[in-house]
Amino acid sequence: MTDKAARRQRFEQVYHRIADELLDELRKENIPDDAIQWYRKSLDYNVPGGKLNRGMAVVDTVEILKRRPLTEDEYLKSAVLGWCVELLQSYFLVSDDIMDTSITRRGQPCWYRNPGIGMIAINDSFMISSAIYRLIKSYFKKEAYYIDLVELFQETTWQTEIGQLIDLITAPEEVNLDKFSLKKHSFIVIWKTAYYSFYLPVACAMYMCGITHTPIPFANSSLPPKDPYEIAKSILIPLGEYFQIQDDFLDFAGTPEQIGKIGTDIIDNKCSWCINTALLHASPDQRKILDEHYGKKPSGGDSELKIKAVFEELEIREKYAAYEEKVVGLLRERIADVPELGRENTLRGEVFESFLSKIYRRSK
Ligand code: GPP
Ligand code: MG
Ligand code: MG
Ligand code: MG
Repeated sequence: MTDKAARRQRFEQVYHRIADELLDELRKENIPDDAIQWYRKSLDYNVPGGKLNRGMAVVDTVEILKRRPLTEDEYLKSAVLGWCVELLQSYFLVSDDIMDTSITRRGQPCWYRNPGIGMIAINDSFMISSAIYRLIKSYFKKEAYYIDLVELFQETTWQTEIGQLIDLITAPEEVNLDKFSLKKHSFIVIWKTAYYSFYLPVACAMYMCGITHTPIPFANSSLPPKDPYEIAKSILIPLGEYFQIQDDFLDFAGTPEQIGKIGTDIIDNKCSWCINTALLHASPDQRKILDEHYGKKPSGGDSELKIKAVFEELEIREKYAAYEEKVVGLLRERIADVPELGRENTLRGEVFESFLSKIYRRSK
């Protein structure tokens, strides 16, 4: 087994433990058995089946911050927080699939599409979210950072909901490309993706390592000392934005073999980085094609091919490559400025390098 597969397996074992604990609590309350079985099915179907990058990032970050292998107890706690991040994501995806009337997720039918589930999936998504706070209470109640964790998850949920709202009202049934802009795109992806996918796992790890909000000095610049959580945010939010731009680009340019799904942003009228970049550079004739054919089904149809042809004419691939090199350069500069205090449980640049190296020039 590869090291990566072994790490995943160890992380997955903690899922079984917390799912059992959540169900045991229900049993103690004498909840009817069919409800307990329902919750079990909902958790097993929706929580463990993803790539687990976000959840495992909590464990990786705690290891980097501690600068040594974790004890059994530290591993368990960081993995529980990792699963809380995965639960949050699951809550978002179960409900997002209803809002987006999606068909499949993670290679299987969306939860609400299963026979007998339907709109009960809305309540299931709420119960997945509630599990986060039950777990944080049962594992962290005695810790000084307990309330910080609770507030972090609440704040991140709020941020993601704002992003979801703007995402939804920017892609109405009626196509109107005037509603799009790169600025709006940046706003949507920061709020909808970056906070929960990038800042949340790192902030969880920082709290677990006892890092406080006391300002720390920068490494190479004369800027005044800054709250380490704000330093983390100043790197992880642009990093998350870059990650989503990669996702948008691969939706257009990746092959299904590469990315494991068929891109639908063009036919779904999505406010993606590609269409916004195309709108910036399109001639009046090209703009006419974009207006007429963006957001038109079916997948692989004439309209989609025409949009893709305009993207190629406008050299979206080259523009993406240039964007990638530029943003990675800027991120590296910021990372170089993160102080290295040399003590256990202090922020360090490696936290961010580890994220960046995992996604730089990714093709899936
Ligand atoms: C998925 O985005 C949506 C989210 C991660 C946030 C949902 C937030 C809620 C408050 C429900 P998407 O719909 O663009 O992606 P996908 O194509 O994976 O459905
Ligand atoms: Mg969706
Ligand atoms: Mg959506
Ligand atoms: Mg996408």
